[in-house]
Amino acid sequence: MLLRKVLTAASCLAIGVLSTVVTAGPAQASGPLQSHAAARGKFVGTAVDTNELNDAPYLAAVDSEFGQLTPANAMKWDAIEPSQNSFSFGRADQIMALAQNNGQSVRGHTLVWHSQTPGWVQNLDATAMRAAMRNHISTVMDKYEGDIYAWDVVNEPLNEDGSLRNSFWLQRLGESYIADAFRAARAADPTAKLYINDYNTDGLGAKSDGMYRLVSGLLEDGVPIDGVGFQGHLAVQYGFPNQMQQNLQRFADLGLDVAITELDVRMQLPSDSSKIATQNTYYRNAVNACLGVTRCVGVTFWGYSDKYSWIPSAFPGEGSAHLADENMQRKQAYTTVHDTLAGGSSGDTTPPTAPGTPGASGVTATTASLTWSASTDTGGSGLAGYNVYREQGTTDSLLAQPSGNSTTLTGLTPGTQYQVYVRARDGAGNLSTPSATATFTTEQGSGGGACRVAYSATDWGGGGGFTAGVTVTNTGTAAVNGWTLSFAFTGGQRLTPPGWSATWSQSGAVVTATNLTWNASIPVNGSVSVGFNGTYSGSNPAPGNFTLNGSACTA
Ligand code: 9MR
Repeated sequence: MLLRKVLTAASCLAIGVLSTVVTAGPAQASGPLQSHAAARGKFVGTAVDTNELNDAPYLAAVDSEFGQLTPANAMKWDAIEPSQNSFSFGRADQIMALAQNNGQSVRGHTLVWHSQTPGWVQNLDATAMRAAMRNHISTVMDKYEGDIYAWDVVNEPLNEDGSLRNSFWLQRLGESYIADAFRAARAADPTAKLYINDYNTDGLGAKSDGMYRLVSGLLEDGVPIDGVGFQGHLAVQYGFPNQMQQNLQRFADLGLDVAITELDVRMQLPSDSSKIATQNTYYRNAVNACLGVTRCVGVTFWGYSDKYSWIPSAFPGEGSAHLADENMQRKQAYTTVHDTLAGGSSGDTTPPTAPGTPGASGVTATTASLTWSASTDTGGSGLAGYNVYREQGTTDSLLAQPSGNSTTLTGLTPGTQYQVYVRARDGAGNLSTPSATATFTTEQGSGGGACRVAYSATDWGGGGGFTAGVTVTNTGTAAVNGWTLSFAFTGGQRLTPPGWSATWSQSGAVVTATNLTWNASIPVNGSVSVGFNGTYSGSNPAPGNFTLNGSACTA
């Protein structure tokens, strides 16, 4: 039960340097897929649809094997807003209830797509269509705010040659529909991870190059995007995608999460042992591609069994694409995925010895080197590497997965105390007990030397409550990457958590706000705006001593 809870929506939102939250103990070799995935710092999920909800054996397997669900159809536009401004959340709510019962996180699928979108949307003129898109995004995301870990905001925007798909969205609104959708999504639910998602982008090639150009451009324009989804609809007869791990890695290197969002491997029927062997290889390679990329947060299968497969109607004559057969019996594909997640062996249940306490050196504003004495493994599968975690109470975050007994952490937040520990991992996915914890504090950030703040507060009248906003402008000569804003109340005011657009806390009179992922960088002359509610008694004077990354700001 514990393992199944590790990737609930709430814990996914407690984001460290990477966005994966792991509190798993050693995975039993025979354990379900999700326990092995969690031991590797990933989630594993499946698509589900409302027509499956009366099938108790199916639901039992979905519950035990997977820590994450994606509604296959229930959150698409035609299901949720079949006519303008008339929203019906019934089917979506059924999937949400299932996930909540099972302690599973949910990927929302999907907000802006050319398919399964009603005619009334497609017939609108440009102004009305843009307004309808924003209204749909904000209504749906508001409804599930806090319960949905990530959204596929824009789905399948590309042609096979990597150019933008000539959908009604593009025709009517131009390519700005994509940036617009992401901005509306961030405004609607600032805590959800925002993804762009497509198929045939799994390997290096023209279409994934197009995705890379598109996403890079969005990031350059400051568009709030957190992740790229690779659907992974593979077929035995078409070959395995070209260098899938390298492809995922290049998107991760842009600072984004990546995920395999809709994995299945179909074949032309009837199946035979050769096709099954190829299918096993593709499943193993795809799962390994995600395991090999630290920023790959998880793998979602597009359905668990052939019983409810979307393949036979979409590709007549093809099928047998999933992990279990039509009678819900596990196929070789299941064992392949299981053993790949477990590290290739099922016989070893002995974890490695605990690593030594990590020592930190070379600590800068955003990086730190850690070294520890190595573990040994006697269970047979051999030492596979180490998981380095940040201690954060019940939702520790995975910072790195080096294969040897040292690593350099990057992307740390300036001026921040880190408590870190290490667990060793063997080839079967067994995790050692944790090392002792080491503590270090990153340097104050550079580029925070010159800043200007504008503070404004509105008293509510009567009850001693107020709402305050702070806009911080980078007046220096270098971009700020990762920031901590600090100031001191001068009239005994108290912050009322949680505040917005930053992580807020108060100690004595001093208030600190640290960036969220989406507003970590402040370009030269750029600004970020954050805010909070608070309480006061008597008067409510403006605070003082504003600093950004430890350097004083003009107010
Ligand atoms: O699994 C979905 C199937 O039930 C629907 O009939 C189909 C209609 O478009 O959509 C399927 O899901 C698709 C997903 O939303 C986007 N990527 C491709 C999936 C398979 O077609």
